[in-house]
Amino acid sequence: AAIPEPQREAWKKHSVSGFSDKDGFEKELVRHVETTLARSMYNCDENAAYAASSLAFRDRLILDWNRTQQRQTYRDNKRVYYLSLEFLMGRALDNAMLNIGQKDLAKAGLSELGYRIEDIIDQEHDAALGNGGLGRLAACFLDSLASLNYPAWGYGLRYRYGIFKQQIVNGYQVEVPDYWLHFNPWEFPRHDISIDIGFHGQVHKKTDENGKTVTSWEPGQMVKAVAYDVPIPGYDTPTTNNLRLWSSEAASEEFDFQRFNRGEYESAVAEQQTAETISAVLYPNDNLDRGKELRLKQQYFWVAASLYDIVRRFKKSRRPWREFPDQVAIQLNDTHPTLAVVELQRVLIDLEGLEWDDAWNIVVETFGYTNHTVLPEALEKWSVGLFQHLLPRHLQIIYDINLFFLQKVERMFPDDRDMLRRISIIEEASPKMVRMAYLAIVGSHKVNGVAELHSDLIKTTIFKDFVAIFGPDKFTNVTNGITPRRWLHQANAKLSDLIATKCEGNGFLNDLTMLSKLEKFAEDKEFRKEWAEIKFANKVRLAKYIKETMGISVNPSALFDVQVKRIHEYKRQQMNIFGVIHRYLTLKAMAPEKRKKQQPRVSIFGGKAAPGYWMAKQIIHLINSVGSVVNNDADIGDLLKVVFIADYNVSKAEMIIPASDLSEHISTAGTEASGTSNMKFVLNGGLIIGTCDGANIEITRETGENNIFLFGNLAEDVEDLRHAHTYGQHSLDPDLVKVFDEINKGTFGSPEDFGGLVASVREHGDYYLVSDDFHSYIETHALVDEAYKNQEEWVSKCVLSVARMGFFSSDRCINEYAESIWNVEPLVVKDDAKA
Ligand code: T68
Repeated sequence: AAIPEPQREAWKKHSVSGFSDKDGFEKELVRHVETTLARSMYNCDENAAYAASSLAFRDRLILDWNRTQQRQTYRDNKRVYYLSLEFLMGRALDNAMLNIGQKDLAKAGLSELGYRIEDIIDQEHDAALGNGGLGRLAACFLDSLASLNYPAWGYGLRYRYGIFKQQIVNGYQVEVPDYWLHFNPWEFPRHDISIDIGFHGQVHKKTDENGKTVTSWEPGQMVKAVAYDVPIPGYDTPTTNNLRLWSSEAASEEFDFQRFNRGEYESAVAEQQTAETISAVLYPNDNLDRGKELRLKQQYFWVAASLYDIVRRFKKSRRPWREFPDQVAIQLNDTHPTLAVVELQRVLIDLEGLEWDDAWNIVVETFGYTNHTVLPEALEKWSVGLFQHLLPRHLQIIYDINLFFLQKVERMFPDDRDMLRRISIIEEASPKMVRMAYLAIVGSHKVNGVAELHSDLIKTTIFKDFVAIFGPDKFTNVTNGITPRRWLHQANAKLSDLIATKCEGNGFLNDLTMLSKLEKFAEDKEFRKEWAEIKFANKVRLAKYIKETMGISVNPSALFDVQVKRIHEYKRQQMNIFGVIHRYLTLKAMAPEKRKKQQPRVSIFGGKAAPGYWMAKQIIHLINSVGSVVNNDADIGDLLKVVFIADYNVSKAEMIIPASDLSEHISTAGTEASGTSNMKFVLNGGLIIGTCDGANIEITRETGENNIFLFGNLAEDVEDLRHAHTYGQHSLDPDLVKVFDEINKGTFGSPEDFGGLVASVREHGDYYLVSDDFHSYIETHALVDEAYKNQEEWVSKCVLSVARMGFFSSDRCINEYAESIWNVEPLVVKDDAKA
């Protein structure tokens, strides 16, 4: 309800304007300590100072946030809705200070009050509502959408527990719950925005007065979705977008009252208690579909609440339904939100009374679908039985969507029965399954992969038939990107500042292609020296962390070789650690004189294994076991150290990535859709050792073949190689055999502990081609050692690479989505919201 005109003057007089200088910030900080937190200067620890700083900045953000929302509502342009089950946001305070442009002021203010800003930033608990690349991509996209002034909302789930915290106990991963909501100043509960979401129940068909069949769904269970809003500040712009996360609660009293009246008291109470479990926990599997009922419940709960919200917003404008796709673009981040396609169709035909075809055209025009994987075990399928039980009306609609689709395909390919079987949304297996990727393709106007090779692969393999049906234009590529604000400016402030001195200031943070101005300094001795000093300082910082948390001393002058990402067989951390063992054996076998001349290395690993992924856990155990042998071998000393950094997450990444000389992106060719940390490492002045996979290929094209260490078989050869293994033509690489022999001798502990890893290569067909690529991998590492000796040239390669990374900004990526998929335009927020 708006305040009447005559009273507005009084409001305006008292309207909050936020702080704009150091004193203003200090005043707000102290006010929050003394009032909001009820503390004083006698008991304000770093945690309280963090809390007060965040509240001060939060107050400041709300002003721009309200103005942005008012202006977007007033102008009523087309908006983008990014539906993602994961948003891996990391910390918010540092990001907010930098994006608003007030970090220096906060630093000075905190210092005057007796705190170091780094320590305050360090108090924040990561918002870890994601598994890995897919969730972090969503977070980078939100940053770019706001920074580019797109009217955009993210929609997700407010998990009470994010991705588990990883502890390493005796070399094994132990999972600990991540309860992160003790204190979260970055979210605003909107108890007034809540929606009852139905599950189970019955479907009724009636004939109305015009003879038309009307279908209605009477759910048997209701769960309340409550909105929690998180402001997303753009960089160097007042635009502050909204991330809306839904939390589940017991449904509204009226509903329960009805149930109680029907005599279902006990079951109603039990269901109330389970309502909260829907948004309780993030599923910790990446690139794996486990088909759990609660996961499907999460998906529908989130999708239905989000669509209700989007439709309600659209209806306020009183436009005709056919204009829905002119006002709304919805992007499906993987197949997890695919039920949105079905839900919108249901809303339009069952609740709004549209004809099927009119509704379906609106649906298809509205949605776009991004695929993030070709791995078969990751493609989502839900059993028809589960659907029938949980969402009976949606299952009917899926059958109808499928029927009309099959009829269309039959007309196009009249005699091809096998085609119908292959492309059917319902897989005719036992049990019957709903193939969510197929549903997403049929329900969207564009389908994109996330790097060139990946987008080509989906067109020629898993979605080949769909290209024949819909034509090639429906399928496109949008190569992933990363936000340079967090991944350069925030994570590596010193490098960012040095770059600014050569690129006419900070402009590259808004237009990353401006980095090209660095090219001409690649041979500048003085510049290279400053560059190398920053890398060294970053390595010292990481070495200090390793010493303090693990007690392992690493020499910052050694080559830091880093592989940090989810642990997965396809990403081949096992090949890396086998390579480390090979290096260890080679060093051991050398005469001491020769040994002393070798390039010292620190092999750094980090990453979580899904709790049920036995093989991935064996990899972690092997890395730690090799570490405890190698790190304590007096013959080896600083020549080789092996470190597993526990609990890899976004804020650790911000420390680790700037400290790397070399990073490993070594997936079996054709398996890593894109990878995004590869981009982060290069942008921070590190080089890559990698396979011709995902975005490595485009990074090579941009930065030049001389600036990357590529090795291994190509994607086009993988199938034949696997085939050969199956037919017994698999002779193991002799160096790898030596590594296995050493493991089996018990050098790294009980060989049985690593039996699965060895057998997967030796006996079970080596599906990920570890042996096929091993020789090339080892040889390429030797080339790295050689190249690293010439530090001048090495630094030149790094500078050149950074200069050529402009393409990999998520700003470029978001502009491509906006133009080729969403058809939306930026809306700049002026100081006067209605100007
Ligand atoms: C990643 N996917 C891709 N999935 O593996 C990576 N999966 O190549 C790509 O760069 C990135 O997406 C962004 O496009 C994932 O991270 C998951 O985490 C995931 C989570 C749940 C279910 C399936």
